[in-house]
Amino acid sequence: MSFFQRLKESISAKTESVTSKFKEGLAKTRDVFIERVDDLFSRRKKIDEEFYEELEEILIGADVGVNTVLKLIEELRAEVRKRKIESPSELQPIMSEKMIALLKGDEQTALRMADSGLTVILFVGVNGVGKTTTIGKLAHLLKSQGKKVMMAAGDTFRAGAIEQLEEWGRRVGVDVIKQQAGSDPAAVMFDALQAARSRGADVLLCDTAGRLQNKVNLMEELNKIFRVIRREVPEAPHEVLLVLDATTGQNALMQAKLFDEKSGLTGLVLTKLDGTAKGGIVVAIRQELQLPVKFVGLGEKMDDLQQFDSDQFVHALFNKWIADEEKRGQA
Ligand SMILES: Nc1nc2c(ncn2[C@@H]2O[C@H](COP(=O)(O)OP(=O)(O)OP(=O)(O)O)[C@@H](O)[C@H]2O)c(=O)[nH]1
Ligand SMILES: [Mg+2]
Repeated sequence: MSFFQRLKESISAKTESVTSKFKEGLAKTRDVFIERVDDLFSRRKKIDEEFYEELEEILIGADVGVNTVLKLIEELRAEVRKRKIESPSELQPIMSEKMIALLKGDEQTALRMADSGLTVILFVGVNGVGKTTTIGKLAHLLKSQGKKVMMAAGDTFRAGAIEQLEEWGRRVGVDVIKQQAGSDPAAVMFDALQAARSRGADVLLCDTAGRLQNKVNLMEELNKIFRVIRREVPEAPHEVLLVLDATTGQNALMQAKLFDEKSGLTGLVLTKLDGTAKGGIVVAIRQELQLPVKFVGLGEKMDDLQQFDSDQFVHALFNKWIADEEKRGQA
C-alpha cells in the first residue's frame, strides 16, 4: 500500500465531524500557504536555484522554522539528483510526502489522568495566549465526556481574570473556586484542591496569571503553586500544559524553550490556529520541541478545542495534495 493510501485509510477510520472542524480551523493556512506552494510548483517549469529560493521563502513565511526548512530543501535536492527529476510537477508528490512525514507522529496526545481520584491540570503561559479560554473549552469537553470538572481561579493578578473564568463556569456549568483579587494564588490552589476532593471532582483545571518567562517573581509564584499542588496530591499536577499562541510564530517556540526548564511542562496547547495563515508553526514545534501538542484551539467558542491528531491535521491541511495523488494513482 502506498504512503497516501495508508494515510487515507487511517483517516477514514475517524469521524468526519472532527476532520471538518480541523478543516475549518485551518482554512487560512490552507488558503495562503498551500495555494502558494501549489502556484510555485505549477508556475515554474524548471527546478533551479530560483525555484528552491522561492520554496524556502514560502515555507519560512508560513513559520515552518528555518532549521526544518533547510533540512527539507536539502532532502528535496538529494531526491532530484537521485531520481533525475526535471520538472517541479514531478517533485510535488515527494514534497507533500515529506511535509506530511514531518507532521505525523504517534506520541500520546490524550491527557494523563489519575488512576483513581482527582486529576489536576495546570495551565501556564504568557499574557493573552488563551489559557483561560482553553480551560473553559476543556471544561466543556471533559464535562461532555461525563467527567465532573472544577476550575481554580489562580490568576489573582490581572483585573477581571477571576470574573472571566466565572463567566466560563456559568457558560459550561462548572464550579469555580476563587478568592479575592490580589490574594495568593497558591492559597487559591490549596482551597480548590480541598473543595475538588470533598465534592468528588474528577478533574481540576487550574488557571494561572499570564507571565513573562523572564519575570523572576512570577516564575517563583508558579513554582510555589506547583509545590502546593504536589504536597496535597503527590502525583499531581498530572499535566502542566504550556499554552502557545500560534499567531506569534517563532516567538512561541522561544517561550516553550524558556518555560520548559523552569516548570516541568508535560505538553502544549496551540491556540488561535484559526486566526493565522502560518499553521506551519505546528511543523516547527513538532520538529524542535520534545513536548507533545495535546490540544489545538480552532476558534473562540466553547467547542472550538480539539485533541491534537496528526492524521486529522495533515488531512485537513493537505487534503488537496492527497486528492491530487489519488488522481495520479488512478490515471
Ligand atoms: N480565534 C481564537 N481566539 C482565541 C483562541 N483561544 C483564545 N482566543 C482569544 O484570545 C484572547 C485571550 O484569551 P485568554 O483566554 O483571555 O488568554 P489568557 O492566556 O488567559 O490571558 P491572560 O489571562 O491575560 O494571561 C481572547 O479574546 C480569546 O477569545 C482560539 O483558539 N482562537
Ligand atoms: Mg487568563
